[in-house]
Amino acid sequence: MTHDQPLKIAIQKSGRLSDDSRQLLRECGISVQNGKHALIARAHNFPLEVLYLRDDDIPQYVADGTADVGIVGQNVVAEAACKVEELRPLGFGSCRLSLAVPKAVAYDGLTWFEGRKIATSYPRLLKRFLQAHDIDAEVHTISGSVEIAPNIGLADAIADLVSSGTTLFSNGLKEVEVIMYSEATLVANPYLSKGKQALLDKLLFRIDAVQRAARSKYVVLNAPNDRIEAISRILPGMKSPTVVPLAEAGWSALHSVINEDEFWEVIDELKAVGAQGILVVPIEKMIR
Ligand code: PRT
Ligand code: ZN
Repeated sequence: MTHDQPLKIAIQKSGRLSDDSRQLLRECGISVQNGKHALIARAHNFPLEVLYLRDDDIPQYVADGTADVGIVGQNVVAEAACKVEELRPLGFGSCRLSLAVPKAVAYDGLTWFEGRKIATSYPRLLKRFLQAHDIDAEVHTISGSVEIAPNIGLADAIADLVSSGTTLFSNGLKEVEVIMYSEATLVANPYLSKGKQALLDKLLFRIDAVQRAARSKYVVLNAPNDRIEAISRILPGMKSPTVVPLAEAGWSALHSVINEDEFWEVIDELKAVGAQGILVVPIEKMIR
């Protein structure tokens, strides 16, 4: 099939999501000329055009079709309330939008915010949260350095993104409520042409293979032949494990794939039933 129009993807030009977004494309086998100052670049081995934008602009550009898809924080998508489809959480850029108050406050629950002034760059999400909890507070919208607002007397509290918590701590604040958890997500325009949808499906196929691989490990181990059955029962694998005889009579090597979440548990069980020389190897791509 030939595609006249490349798929246009918007990613953050420079910021916390930039490196991981570029890396994801790379892991999908898409190489983009990395002109640091370019605003637009064409991939040379996939019909893809990359638009480098400020993260806040990405939902709108995708919604209006300037870009077909984009990589942006769920927090930004939720705040923008644009008509885009969220296709995949991408597993990076994790953070939370939280309410924080000065350390000295004896915080005793959400009613503390009643009648208070809260500074934030996320007025929509904050207002929705307050409304859902029936709290009447004043929302003061500022675009940057929200964390200094309480110190300069601009607000009683803040709602801002937190990851490690260091910024709150060094500004004498403490996190008291989580409004939303967020990570980077792939968003798409809901009205893509057939040709673009086909390209997007191809990209999604690759993203899924990369993500599955990131969650899985390839395991190779040795075992006496009379243990193969017990070990096979423990190994979840894609199918049954591959069994290869070793040069030493009565022994075999088993190959399989295990999920990162159950990794340590499975390894312990394997050792318990007689597995030896267990090798664990990262997987680059995993196609179902
Ligand atoms: O220039 P542009 O507008 O594109 O970038 P930006 O400055 O608006 O965004 P950027 O690069 O800071 O963040 C992009 C996205 O990264 C956000 O929308 C989130 O989805 C995600 N993300 C993940 C974070 C954080 N973690 C994060 N910790 N975004 C911001 N922060 C800030 C937070 O605002 C606070 O100032 O980091 C500080 C807190 O960090 P800790 O580790 O001290 O808690
Ligand atoms: Zn921004």
